[in-house]
Amino acid sequence: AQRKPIVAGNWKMNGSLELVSEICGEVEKHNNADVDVIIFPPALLLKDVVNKGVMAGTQTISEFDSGAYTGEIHAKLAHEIGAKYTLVGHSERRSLFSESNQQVADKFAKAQQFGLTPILCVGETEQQRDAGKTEEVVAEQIKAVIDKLGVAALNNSVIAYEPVWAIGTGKTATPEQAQTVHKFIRHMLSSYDEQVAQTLRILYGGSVNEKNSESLFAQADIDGGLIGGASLQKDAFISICKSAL
Ligand code: G2H
Repeated sequence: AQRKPIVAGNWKMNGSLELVSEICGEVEKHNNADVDVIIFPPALLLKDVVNKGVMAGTQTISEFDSGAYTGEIHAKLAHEIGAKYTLVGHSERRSLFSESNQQVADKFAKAQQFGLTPILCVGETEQQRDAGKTEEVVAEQIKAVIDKLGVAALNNSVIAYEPVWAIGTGKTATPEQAQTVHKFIRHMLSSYDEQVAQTLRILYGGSVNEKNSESLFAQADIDGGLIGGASLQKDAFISICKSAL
């Protein structure tokens, strides 16, 4: 397709200076202009990843401007030290840190304001899927951003569909299950703006590994992946990157 694939490694609160050296060296070696490889290390390792010449981002970002917000990550500073992207609304942020759709939309806006490309994470829980609410939940998560900023804001962003029941559980969505939701997202966006719907990159996330990545990435509306556990293993991650070509 005309959309350039992305393979994003979300290290979550894992990794070390040693892992930065190990993985970034390898990513650099296999650097290929036809896929964007982005690493989301813990914020304390961001600069180290940037210094290795690998594209990097933060795992979350504050929705506020600088001020009295102890412990928060400022989008402006992240951009200044070399981050290009940030995740917003990862399901762990939504569930463990109670981030609402509104708050996630605020973070999306703040990221763009300071030059970071947001990767908006969306996805339903197992309970929501069983209740037949997958499309409704995902649509609401995306609409919160469109309502705040307008559909054009999505031009400079990425969406990651991560069904919560597939995250870190080893239960990957089947390529067909994932494709169905990706296609729905594109269809929903086309009701706002056809060009956005066709050009926006939509990643799949949730227990992606070197064995299932190829069949997931082969789906028409899947433009790469957001990889958690497998992004901490050098060989697995490199092989996932190659499967996106
Ligand atoms: C989903 C994913 C990366 P994992 O959270 O964001 O993690 O691949 O470990 O399910």
